[in-house]
Formats: sequence, C-alpha cells, structure tokens
Amino acid sequence: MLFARSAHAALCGVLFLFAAAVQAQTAKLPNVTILATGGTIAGTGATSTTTVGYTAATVGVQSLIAAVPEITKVANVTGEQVFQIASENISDAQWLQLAKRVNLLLAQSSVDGIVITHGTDTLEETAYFLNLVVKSRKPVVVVGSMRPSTALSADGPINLYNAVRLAGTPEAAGRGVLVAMNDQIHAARDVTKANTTTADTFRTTELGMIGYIQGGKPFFYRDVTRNHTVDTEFDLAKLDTLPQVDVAYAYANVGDVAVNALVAAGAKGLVHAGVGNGSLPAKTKPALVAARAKGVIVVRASRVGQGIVARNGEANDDQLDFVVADTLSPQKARILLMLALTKTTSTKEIQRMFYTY
Ligand code: DAS
Repeated sequence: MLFARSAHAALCGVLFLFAAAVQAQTAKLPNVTILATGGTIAGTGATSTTTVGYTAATVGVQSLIAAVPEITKVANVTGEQVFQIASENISDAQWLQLAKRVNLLLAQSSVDGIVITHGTDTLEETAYFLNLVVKSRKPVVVVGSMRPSTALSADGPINLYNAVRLAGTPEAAGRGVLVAMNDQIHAARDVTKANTTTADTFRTTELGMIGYIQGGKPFFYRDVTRNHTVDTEFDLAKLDTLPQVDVAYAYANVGDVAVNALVAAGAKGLVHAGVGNGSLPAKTKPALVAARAKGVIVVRASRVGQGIVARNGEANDDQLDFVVADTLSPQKARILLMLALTKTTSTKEIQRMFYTY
C-alpha cells in the first residue's frame, strides 16, 4: 500500500514538473493570431500538378494551421476566418472589417503579432491600406502563396511558417506592415506583384526588399523611411465607408471616355496612370481639368512601375491644381487618396501626404 502511494506521488510529481515545463515553454513563445481571408494559399486544385485553373479560397484557417504543425513549436497560434474570398473581389467594407479587427486584437497585451493570409492579386493593396491605418507598432505580416495547397511544392505552408516566425519576432516591430513571401521580407509601401504565376512574384524592384527569412529566422538589412501605422493621421474608428476613387489608364491614342465615365459615376478622386513620367495625353487632359473644376481631386501617377512622378514635370500641377503620386503605383496612390479624402480636400495637404506616406 505504501509503495502504491509513493509511486502515485512520484507520478504526480513527474506530471506536475512536465506540465510546468510545458507551461514555461509556452509562456516563452509569442502569441500570434492568424487572420484568414482566402486566396490561393487557401486554394485547392483537381490534381497535384494543377498550378493554374484551381479554386482559391476553399480551405479554412484551422486546416491551414493544421497543415503546418511546426507552427505550434514557434508560436502560440490562434486562427480566425475573417472572410473567405479570392482577393480580386475584396471590397472597401472588407478592408474596414479586417483593419478594425487587426486594431482590436493588437490593442490586447496578449497578442504579440498578426499574420494575415490573403490572395496575392490585391495583397499589395491590402498591405498598404493596413500600413496607413493600423495603430500599433506590433508586427503585422501579410502572406499568400502562388500555388494552391494541393500542388506539388505548394509554397503556402513554408510561407505561412515564415510569416508566423516573422510576426513573432520583436525585431519586426515598428517597420510598418510587412509582406513575407518566397523567403523575402518586403515593406508594404513599395512591394508589388510582378509576375502572373511564379513563386517569386512579389518584388520591390528598385527600392529593395528589407530582409530575408532564412531557416525560419528573419534578417533585416534596411528600414522604411515613410510614415506608417502609429505615425499616420488616418483613423478608421469613425469610418464605415471609404470615398470613391478610381484609376484611369493611359496608352497610345487614349481619349477621355474613361475619365468622363468615372467622374459621372461619382468618383471623388481620380488617379491618372499616365505614360512615362505621368504624362497627360492631349485628348485626356481637358477631361481631367473639367474633373478638377467639379471638385474631383486629380493625382498624376505613372503606369511605368518605378521612379518619381515629378511635380510640375510633364504638366503644370501648380496651375492645374493637381497632385503627383511620388513613387506610388496607381493602385497604391488610389488607396492613399481614398484615406486623404477622409481628412481633407486641400490639394496642398494631400500633396504633403503623398510626400509623407
Ligand atoms: N485569385 C487570386 C487571389 O485570390 C489567387 C491568389 O493568387 O491568391 O488573389
């Protein structure tokens, strides 16, 4: 009887020590929340060689996490399915929903970082939107994949593992929203999807990515210079909708149909994706001048992809009362203009914002 009691006591002691060790180990791990929104990373194809023609946004967040058990060794992970879409369909309402959820979670001391799984088509846009409205210095990492979860060498699992490692790394804090794909770390402002289907599609061509993830460990080599997250003037708290801002694309022999149609449809801001250094074709310019006269804010951007659109370069912006997009792509200039219009319609103030964010 005595032996049985002492064996039981010893077993209880071992179990207690084991539980304490597990608790200590868990306590050391960062708490990372994964917010799932859909995309190829949650996609499935008919066969293991289906890398195009698959269905995006079919796998739920718990399955994504279960498919990468290694994640639980490097972070205390919780998952939320915010919505389940192919990202070409993302809406302003879903941007606001996602951003407000991010801010609510990051305000909790129990959350150390957030990973957002997202379709790659508009990933750069969601990342830049969040870069301007998240009100925390904690890491927010947006991740996707170029091959569906069912494909040979699917890139989703390793991308998700790397993203969780990055979101749990204190050194990732204070750098704005990050995009982690293909072992690379990019800043939200300057990264773009540069290839329709390859795994290395996310690139920051001239301004450069900010680091690598090697062996699951993040390494940083540069930082961002423009304001972001806690250092922006944009506040979503009182916002339920975003102003309508559209993009008109320039090309050889373009006219004014698109500009006029977008203004007639109620655009409050218009981004002109000009040729070259933001050049205004003669047949388009009168429509933009008329739009400005109606109170529409006009931003001159470039379809080129790299470089600064010079103020008063290809057009007299001072005289036309236009704004220039600096180095922002047309799709990102649209996002900044949307948020700018929640604060002001002063072109002087909006131009300041384009040189600040
Ligand atoms: N349709 C694409 C999207 O959801 C799939 C992807 O690349 O994630 O963005």
